[in-house]
Amino acid sequence: MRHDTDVLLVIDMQNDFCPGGSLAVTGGDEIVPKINRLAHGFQHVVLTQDWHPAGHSSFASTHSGKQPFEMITMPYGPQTLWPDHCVQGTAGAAFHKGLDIPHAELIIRKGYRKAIDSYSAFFENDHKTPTGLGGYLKERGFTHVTLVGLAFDFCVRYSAEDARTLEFDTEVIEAACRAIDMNGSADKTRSSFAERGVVLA
Ligand code: VGL
Ligand code: ZN
Repeated sequence: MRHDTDVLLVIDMQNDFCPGGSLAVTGGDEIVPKINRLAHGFQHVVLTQDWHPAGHSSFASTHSGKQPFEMITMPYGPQTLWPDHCVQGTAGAAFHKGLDIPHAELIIRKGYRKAIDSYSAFFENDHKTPTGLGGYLKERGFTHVTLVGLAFDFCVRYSAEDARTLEFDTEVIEAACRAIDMNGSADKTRSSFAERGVVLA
């Protein structure tokens, strides 16, 4: 059993990121049993849920003439456009049915503001607007954050980097993640972790 000051953060284990979903990550469903097993070793677990309103600004379908995986410039910087995914209340936004972590203490939703995307569980894509998770974890006295889930090179990456910025000891278990891997994004994630002191287990 991990210490009382350790928390497992399970990122976006939702149907739309698993095979059959609208933004399927290859092998996304394979890590479900692994995550369930890992979670049994933690007293404290937090889940995140990507949770967009219909017509979200990160959806290619919201921008005429744009295709999924193209980039646009938003007021807060560059933004990848995605297929519609994880729309609030839809089956695609629900957790994978095999996810079995009844002792999870908090579900934090993100990406619910129409005009801004949120990869990180801590800050939206302007890197300024907090979700409240940092304050929650600090108030609970956690010092060590372990991350698993989807996608390794987007929401896991930016959540882990922000955890580190907020001075948590931060560890990512890559075997319990899967990557989208566009334009070398998985390799970039590994080197960025090394630079920032995110431990890759
Ligand atoms: C994610 C792209 C868009 C993720 C969420 O969970 O990694 N990626 N929304
Ligand atoms: Zn999203």
